Amino acid sequence: MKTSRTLIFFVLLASILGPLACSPLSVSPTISEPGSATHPEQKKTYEDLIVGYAQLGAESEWRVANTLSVKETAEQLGVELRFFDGQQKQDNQIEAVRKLIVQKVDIIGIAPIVETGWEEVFQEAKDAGIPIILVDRRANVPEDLYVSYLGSDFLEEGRNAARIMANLVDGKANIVELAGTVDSAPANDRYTGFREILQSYPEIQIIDSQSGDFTRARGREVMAAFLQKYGNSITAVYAHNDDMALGAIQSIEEFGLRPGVDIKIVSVDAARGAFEAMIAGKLNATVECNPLLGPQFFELALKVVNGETIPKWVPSIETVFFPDGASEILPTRKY
Ligand code: GYE
Repeated sequence: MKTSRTLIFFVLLASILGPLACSPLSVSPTISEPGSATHPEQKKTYEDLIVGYAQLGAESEWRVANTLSVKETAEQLGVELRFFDGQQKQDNQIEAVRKLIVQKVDIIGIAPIVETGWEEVFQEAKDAGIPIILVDRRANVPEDLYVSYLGSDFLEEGRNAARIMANLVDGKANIVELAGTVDSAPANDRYTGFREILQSYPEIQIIDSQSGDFTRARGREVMAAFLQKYGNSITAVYAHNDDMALGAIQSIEEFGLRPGVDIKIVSVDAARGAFEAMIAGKLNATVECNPLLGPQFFELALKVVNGETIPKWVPSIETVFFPDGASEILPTRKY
C-alpha cells in the first residue's frame, strides 16, 4: 500500500515537472524518468550561451551590415557575445580565436578573411572541445574542424554576374575585373564562376583582373590605373562587390566617361549604395549576397551546443537586381 502511494506521488510529480524540464526555456533540473537509468542532459537556452565571434574587419557596406546583424541578434536573444574585429588581418583573427578558447566560450563563429592558414588554430579549438561555425566565408580545412558553413554560394554569384554581363553587352566586350581580397573564398569563387559562364562567349574578353580588396578606395585606385592603361577600349567592369564598383564609378567619371552607359558595370552584394547608383543610371546590375546572417547563426549555434546535428552547409537565399524597380526596392533594403 505504502509503496504504491509513493509511486503515484512520484508519477504525479514527474508529470507536472516533466514538461517543464523538456521546455527549451526551462532552467529547472531534469527529472529522470521512472525506470530510466540515464539522466537526459539539460538543454541550453539562448540566455545560457556564450558565443565568440571573430569578424574579419569593416571593409564594406556588406561587412558593416553583417556585424550589426550579429550584434543586434545577440542582444535580442540575450546571448552573451564576445566580439572581435580582426581589422583585415588574419593574425588578429587567429589571436581572437585563441583568446576565445582561453575564455572557454561555448562556440565560435568566424568569417575567415582568407581561405588558407586556419588548420592549426581550428585544431586547437577542437582539442578544447569548442565547435566552430564558419560564417560568410569558407576556410580550406578538413571537414572535421568545423561544424557548419553558413553563407552564400559565391560560385553561383559569379555565374549570375556573367550571365547578366553577357546579356548587357550583347556577347561582345572588353571587361576589367575588380577582384576581392586575394585568397578569400568570395574572390576565388566569384572569379571562377564568372569565367565558367563566359567560356561560351568567345567575343567577351577579360582584359585585366586586379584585387581592389573589397574596398571603395582600392576599387577607385585600381580602376583609375586600368583606365590609364587601357583607356577607351574598356567596355565593361565586373566588380566582386558594390563598394569597389562605387569606387570605379568615381574613376570612370573622372576619366570623362559615363559609368553604366559607356562602360557597363555589374557587381555583387546588392547593398543600398548599389541601388542608389542604379537609380542614378551608373550601375547596370547587382547580384545579391545576404549579410544578415545573425538570426541563422545563433539558431545554428544553439543547436550545436545542444548536440543537434546541423547541415554542413546552410546556404543563404539570394536574387539579382537591375535599375528597373530599384527606386521602389531601395526603401525596403536593410543594408
Ligand atoms: O561580398 C564583400 C565583403 O565575404 C561575402 O566580403 C563577403 C564579401 C562581400 O567585403 O562586400
